[in-house]
Amino acid sequence: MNVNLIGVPTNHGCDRNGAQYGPKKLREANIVNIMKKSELSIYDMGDIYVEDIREKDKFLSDKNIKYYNSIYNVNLNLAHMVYTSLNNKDFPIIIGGDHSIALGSISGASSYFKNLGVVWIDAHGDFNTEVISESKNSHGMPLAFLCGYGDERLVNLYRHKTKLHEENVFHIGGRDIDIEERKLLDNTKVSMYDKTKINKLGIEKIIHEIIEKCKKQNVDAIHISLDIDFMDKDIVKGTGTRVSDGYSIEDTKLILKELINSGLVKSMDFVEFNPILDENDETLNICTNLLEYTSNLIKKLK
Ligand code: DIR
Ligand code: MN
Ligand code: MN
Ligand code: MN
Repeated sequence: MNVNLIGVPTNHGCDRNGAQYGPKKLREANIVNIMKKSELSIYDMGDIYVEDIREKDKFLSDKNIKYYNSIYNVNLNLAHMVYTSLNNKDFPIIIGGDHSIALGSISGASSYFKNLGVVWIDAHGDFNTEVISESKNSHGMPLAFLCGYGDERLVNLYRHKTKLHEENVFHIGGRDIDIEERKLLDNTKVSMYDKTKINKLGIEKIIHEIIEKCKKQNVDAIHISLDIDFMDKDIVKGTGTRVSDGYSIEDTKLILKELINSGLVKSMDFVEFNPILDENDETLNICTNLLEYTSNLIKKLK
């Protein structure tokens, strides 16, 4: 199995300086060689091109989304990159950048597979549309676009029929969801595994349940979208929107292990690392550790 690392150095979805340096910082920390220790073949495919846009131009388009044109272009190119990688039977790992890039990666994956499942691991819902969003930051919107809500050009970003089936979407760790976003989510078939459910069932049971449902619903591949703010605000300092009452590194590893060992996971995002906000490389080290752990899990598959 070949892993394709794809960097997406953007902060246009979070409108906060630093997230665009995630891929560069991880490469400088030798992420490719660290992942190669697993004896997987890792190919660094480089970065998706992100335009340099001045902050004063962020609302230049007539859309209610900051940096709209950049968000559109970056995601479209990323979708094609991910599609190409999957078409080559490789495993794409997409390194952010903020979470807006999941629109592109998942559009690519859902275009390649017939019936994609998505596991979204995040303190936030990422289910705002440009109409209900308070921040107008698109990193709070990608999952809504992917399910067919919001801006038409983003909903129909790549090829056709990339829209996810809501019953194949599983959200884990949500604890900071906006009021209108909550109302929208409540009217969908997206499965929400929040604190109450996690405390009641435990992570392992939840993942087994997700995998069972995916099998029953004839899901042919799962994409993991991991926003590192799933972890507690005291654990990950190097991320833009930290939320308390979060989860541990071990919790995150358990999710990755149970999901990847199912053999269904075929692609993954790793997003929202912000090196500028990091302290003493603590979050950097968590990121390299989680990516190394992921490589070892993928390696064991074959
Ligand atoms: C908030 C924050 N719900 C927004 N979203 C974040 O701006 O829409 N997503 N941080 O990861
Ligand atoms: Mn997110
Ligand atoms: Mn489909
Ligand atoms: Mn988040």
